[in-house]
Amino acid sequence: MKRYFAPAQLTHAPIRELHNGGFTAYAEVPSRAEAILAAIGGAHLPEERGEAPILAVHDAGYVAFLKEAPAMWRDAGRPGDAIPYAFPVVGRRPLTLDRIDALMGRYSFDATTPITPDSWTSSYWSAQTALAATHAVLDGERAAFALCRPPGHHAGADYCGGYCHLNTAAIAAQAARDAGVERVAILDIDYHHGNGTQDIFWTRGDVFYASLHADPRSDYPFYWGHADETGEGEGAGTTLNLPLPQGTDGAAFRAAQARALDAIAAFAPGVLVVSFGADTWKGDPISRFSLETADYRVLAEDIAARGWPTVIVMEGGYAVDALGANVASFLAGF
Ligand code: OKP
Ligand code: ZN
Repeated sequence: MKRYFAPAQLTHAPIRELHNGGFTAYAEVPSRAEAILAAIGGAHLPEERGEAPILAVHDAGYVAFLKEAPAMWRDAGRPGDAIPYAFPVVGRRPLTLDRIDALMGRYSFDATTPITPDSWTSSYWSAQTALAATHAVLDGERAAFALCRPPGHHAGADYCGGYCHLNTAAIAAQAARDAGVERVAILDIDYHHGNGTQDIFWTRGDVFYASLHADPRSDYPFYWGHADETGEGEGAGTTLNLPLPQGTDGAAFRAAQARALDAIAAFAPGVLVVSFGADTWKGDPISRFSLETADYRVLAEDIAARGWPTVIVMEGGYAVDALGANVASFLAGF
């Protein structure tokens, strides 16, 4: 299987994140990508396709903000990483403010996603990596793997959060649409709900979003991913959320994935994008499912058996010592 990764994706390295009422070491570390690379035997450099496919998904003001925020933060005299702390709560009137603090809250939905001087470059190359895998599949590869890092599925059209700045799965899906694929499906099997992906395609009838995730009544991101969220307008019925309880094991996860695959089959996509997170693994430090390394191969075999040209984009997985084996197991299933 073709695999893609760009070394510039390693440069984004926030120091700390807000966690349990204090600051802890940032969990989404560059060594995650290095561990995966070592386990899968390297990857190709992506070709550079520029900003147009990013702007096909993301708001131009948001993209400009990602580039400018670190310098604005520094110019305001702040020594640490740029972290938002004040948010326009739901229902506040829209205001056009230029204070960096106001912009941070405007363009973020949580306080766990610092924006460093390297965030834009890393995220830009993470997106190029997703686009390279997408074009490999459009050019006839059965499946391709994008070693995206930072991850993407929590990022919306105009907001960051959950360690994500650019939504790589959405950028891949939109690129497939723009290349002429009429219907694209996204299967999100990260532990967390992909709220950004859901928001981006919420009113779209041409992109189906199905997610298996920890029940948002107990788990981040809380405000999205409930079973009654199914899309609106043209997108009514093209969002499927399957929340699962903490403790879910490989067998229960596989059964839920089969439900999602059946729904995707009814949609008859020309391309499938898989948002793959290995944070469903039993030893993940921030998650509470109990999948085993061998389960990933079975899940991938079930996906591959459906026959759709498949782009796999990397999302979460924070047990760095086990991450390489878990990703390799998943890719072996293809
Ligand atoms: C990103 B991905 C803070 C808990 C929230 C954010 C989790 C982001 C997961 N104490 N941390 O979906 O793997
Ligand atoms: Zn996750």
